[in-house]
Amino acid sequence: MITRRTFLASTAATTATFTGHAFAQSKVVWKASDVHPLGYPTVEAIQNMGKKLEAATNGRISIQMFPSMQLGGEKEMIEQAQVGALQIARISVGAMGPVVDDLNVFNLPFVFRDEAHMRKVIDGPIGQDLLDRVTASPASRLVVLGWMDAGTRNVYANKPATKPADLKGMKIRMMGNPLFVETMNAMGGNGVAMGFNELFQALQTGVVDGAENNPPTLLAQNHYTVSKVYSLTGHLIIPEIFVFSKRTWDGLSKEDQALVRKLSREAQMEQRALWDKYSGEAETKLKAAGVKFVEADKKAFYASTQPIRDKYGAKYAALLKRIEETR
Ligand code: GTR
Repeated sequence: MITRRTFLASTAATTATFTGHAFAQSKVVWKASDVHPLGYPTVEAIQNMGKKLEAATNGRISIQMFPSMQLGGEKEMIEQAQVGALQIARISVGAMGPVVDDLNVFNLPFVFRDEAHMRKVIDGPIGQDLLDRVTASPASRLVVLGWMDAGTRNVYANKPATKPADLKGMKIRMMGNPLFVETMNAMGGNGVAMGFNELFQALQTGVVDGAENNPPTLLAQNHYTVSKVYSLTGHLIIPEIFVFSKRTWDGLSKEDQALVRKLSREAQMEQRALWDKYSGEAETKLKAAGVKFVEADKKAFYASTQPIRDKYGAKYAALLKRIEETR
């Protein structure tokens, strides 16, 4: 039975847990969340970060991972991290664009030449500057810990989408950001904004005809069991970020903050290695499961999305030039 006393005691324990240094000896368990399942590169990198954190603090701080959308979709994860109900969230820059507009520069179609170009940009001054802006933005209420890789997004459905005309009349799920809906419309389809947590069912029941994502997601979320044709449109290369609740962060000691920063850097590098391995395996597994990979006319999709870069890219003109010049 929960008496008033035990209720108060457990509330106090939670407070001690999340304010950190005020109760130096109490054990702290930080909640981390990801939409992907155990074994996915982003999930594994954060779990390994948790193990190192536990070792470095002699068990004082650990991380409990809530994978597979247990805490909701990315919009919900962002909100929970903002209020301190969750400490670490790994989210796509796609989902963060509506929170911090600066990030939308990476959400433009074909903004990067390829994944190597994207890595060069996030590893350099542009990447660091954007992370700093998100942390500094009063709207974010998040401290960004680092970048993660998410490959290239391509369209999947039950028929090929090799050129804009193929997408005519097709409802394609996009992440919840007007920029993406308009991008899909410019690509020839009908973009439908929808939370990631609703997508599998929507594909299965035909509420949408298809979606777009990287091969690891197509595999890990089982979307390949209902969408069998993967057209290599390559329209978006969107990195991801992992963030820490500013509310919790502000209560940490300087030493703990420095430790988290150091381990985050390691997690970022580890995720990249895990990503490369997992992506290769995902392609092999998808093909073995009967998914057809088809080449698409990227030049035609590039041309059809020019109005999106013109409309949304104008305010980032100087930055876009620097991105383009990054070699
Ligand atoms: C994945 C990404 C997720 C989520 C998802 C989506 O590639 O890893 O964080 O953003 O795409 O399409 O919603």
